[in-house]
Amino acid sequence: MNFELLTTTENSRARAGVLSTDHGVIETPIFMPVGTAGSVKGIHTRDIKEDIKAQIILGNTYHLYLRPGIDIIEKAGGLHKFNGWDGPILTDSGGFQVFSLGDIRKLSEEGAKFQSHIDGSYHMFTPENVMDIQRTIGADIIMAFDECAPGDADYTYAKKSLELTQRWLERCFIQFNKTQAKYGYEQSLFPIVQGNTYADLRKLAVAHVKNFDANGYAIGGLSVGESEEVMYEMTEVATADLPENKPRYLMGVGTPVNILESIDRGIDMFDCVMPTRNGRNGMLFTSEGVINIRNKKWENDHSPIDENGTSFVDQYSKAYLRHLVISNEMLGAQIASQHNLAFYLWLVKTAREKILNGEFLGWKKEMVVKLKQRL
Ligand code: PRF
Repeated sequence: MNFELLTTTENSRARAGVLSTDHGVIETPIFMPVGTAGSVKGIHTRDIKEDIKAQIILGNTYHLYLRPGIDIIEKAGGLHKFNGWDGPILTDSGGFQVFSLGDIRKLSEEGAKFQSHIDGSYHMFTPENVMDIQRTIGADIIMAFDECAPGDADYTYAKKSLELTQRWLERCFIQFNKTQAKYGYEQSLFPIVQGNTYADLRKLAVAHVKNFDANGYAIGGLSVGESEEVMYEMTEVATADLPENKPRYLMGVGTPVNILESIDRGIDMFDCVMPTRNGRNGMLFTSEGVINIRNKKWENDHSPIDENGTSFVDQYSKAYLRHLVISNEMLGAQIASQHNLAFYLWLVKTAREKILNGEFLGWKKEMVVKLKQRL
């Protein structure tokens, strides 16, 4: 894997780059649609590629391990073969889902013992087996096993949690270096910077992850209940010290405004369930602001969902989409998700163009005002 930094920005940390993987090239800044259980909910891979124009998608170790199970993915020849997406894939380690979905039974030095949210069965994740599982799933980018402490954790807890994440990271790299990719293409392990809302812990976390010669670095433990101001401040603390020549991934963030503000602060990669999850509930993101398609005001509005939208679904009318969503028709959730993902990909692509031609800051300022509007 190789990252080429193309441009940096005056009076901003915004950057444009190219991340090359064995499954293709990723132009940064980039948004990565979330395919938790191996599918981006409701969207065919053909549309993810050709209509939404995604360049990399996510999968989750936690979900795929519990169902269908790693043996089945291995039999398929890895996740790319299993789900038919031949572009780059990143898997999260389970070090977040286990804390948010699973019923944690015991958190110890060894790892996390948890109960499945599906059938209540008992499992244990350790840095070692999470590396092995991600080797078998076969994503191009795999994540370290971390503890994502709650947003309101006190300093003592946050410090202890960070130190555990650091010891786990060392074990992750030992196991990762001991094992090999299974399917003939390269895998890269990204460490995760934790440290909650404490700037000094974040600085220590960055110094620690820099000991490992990784192909990229992630920032975790944000967007977990802290204010946006604090999230931006912690992002800035981290990007100030992370290596310039490696991509930075802000995990699980966020709204379109969060994404532009974080690009401004030096982030290159994003993922979030918001475009799909909120889409399923009838919330549409557009370049002119947010639409709640369930609102009665759209009942008889036969104009396109988004005049400026890049997806073919944007030509459906607001009245039709409202009808589908209100009636709980599957197609409503699909159209809304596809529109939102296409919008997120348009947003980061345009941000990249503006970075490359030196207009990012002015454009961002105007966009942030529009994106906050309710239509
Ligand atoms: N750790 C991991 N995955 C994550 C997070 C984290 O802290 C977050 C926090 N926003 C989202 N996804 N492993």
